[in-house]
Amino acid sequence: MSIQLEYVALHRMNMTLKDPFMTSFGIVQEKDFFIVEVVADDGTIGYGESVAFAAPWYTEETTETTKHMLLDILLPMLRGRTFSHPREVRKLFEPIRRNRMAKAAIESAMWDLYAKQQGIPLAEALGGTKKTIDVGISLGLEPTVEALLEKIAMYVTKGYKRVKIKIKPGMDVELVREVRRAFPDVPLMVDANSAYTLGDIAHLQKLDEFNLLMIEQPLASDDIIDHATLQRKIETPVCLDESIYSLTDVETAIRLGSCKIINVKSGRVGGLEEARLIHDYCEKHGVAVWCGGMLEAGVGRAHNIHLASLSNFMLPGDIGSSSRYFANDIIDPKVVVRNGTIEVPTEPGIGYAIDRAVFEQYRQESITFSVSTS
Ligand code: OSB
Ligand code: MG
Repeated sequence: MSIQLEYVALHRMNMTLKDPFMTSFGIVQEKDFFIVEVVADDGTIGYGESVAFAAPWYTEETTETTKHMLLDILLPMLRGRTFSHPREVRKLFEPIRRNRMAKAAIESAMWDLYAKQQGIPLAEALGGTKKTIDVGISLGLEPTVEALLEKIAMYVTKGYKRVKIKIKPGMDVELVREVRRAFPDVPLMVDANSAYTLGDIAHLQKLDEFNLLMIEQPLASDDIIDHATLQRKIETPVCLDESIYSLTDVETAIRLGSCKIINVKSGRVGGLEEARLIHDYCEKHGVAVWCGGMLEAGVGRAHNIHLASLSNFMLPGDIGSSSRYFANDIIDPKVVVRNGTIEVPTEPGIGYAIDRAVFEQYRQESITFSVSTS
């Protein structure tokens, strides 16, 4: 069987997060993104979601650069092509530098389409084996310690299996001390989103006493070398997020000893195939991975759930229930967390349908791009 595309529709979406999400570099409340709909000649439809934010604070990509890359560069490359497997999309886009979130938006839609045509869940197409996945909560910076402790209590009560809190200079060691005092046994980790430098080694060593699962991306977003120096000086395992764009970056990080854990986000690395390759490489080298999040709406969240079903996703992912993020998610059924786990759907493809009424409510505009030969 081969995938023959007829057209691709880009749906510009705008959704408001229930809770503004604050990190060391800013606040996100509005989600401005694309749902990519790939339509095959047999009528099968695959869905993907772009994860770049409106402003380039996490990586260099934005919603507008995604639009440009999709319309002017990547979609024209699909014209007249047939695919026998979605991994070929990664190869096709390889000559184009970076812009991995834009590539992933199409590539992940092609995986959904492929799995639907094969009549298998996306998890199975990716080689995933888990029936349920474990999830944790990622909490943004809060104005007060009390507000943070209250949120942690709420999500621990709901069953989330680990808690991730954001830290930055001035809101770190004492904050973690307070959290540990209130929750001595909760699996806890911190994410600095690049807020520190090597000059902070002595300070970051103070986190060693709190039995943290890991510290995520303490140093610069484009660094791999300094993280190796830091990892040698602290007990807490380092996890890389922003520094990892590709399998090659992962190989570099593991060879240098820059981290012990990798946060895999398919959008950041250019798609599900690259994410799968990173997973397999880490598994072979005894490095644990887990699935990060980009405050996705339902389509992106669904892709994450299937990806996290692969065996070496050993730690709970940043994958919450739909209701943790949005008043009304664009998928049917919604993603539900029970006892800190999500069931991996067993229907073909992503296994969640688009909730048409909700989708229309948040859809700003749509652009249709013909890619068929005829
Ligand atoms: O650093 O992992 C991050 C959200 C947006 C951008 C970067 C990050 C995050 C999160 C939240 O930590 C993940 C989620 O709940 O989707
Ligand atoms: Mg992170």
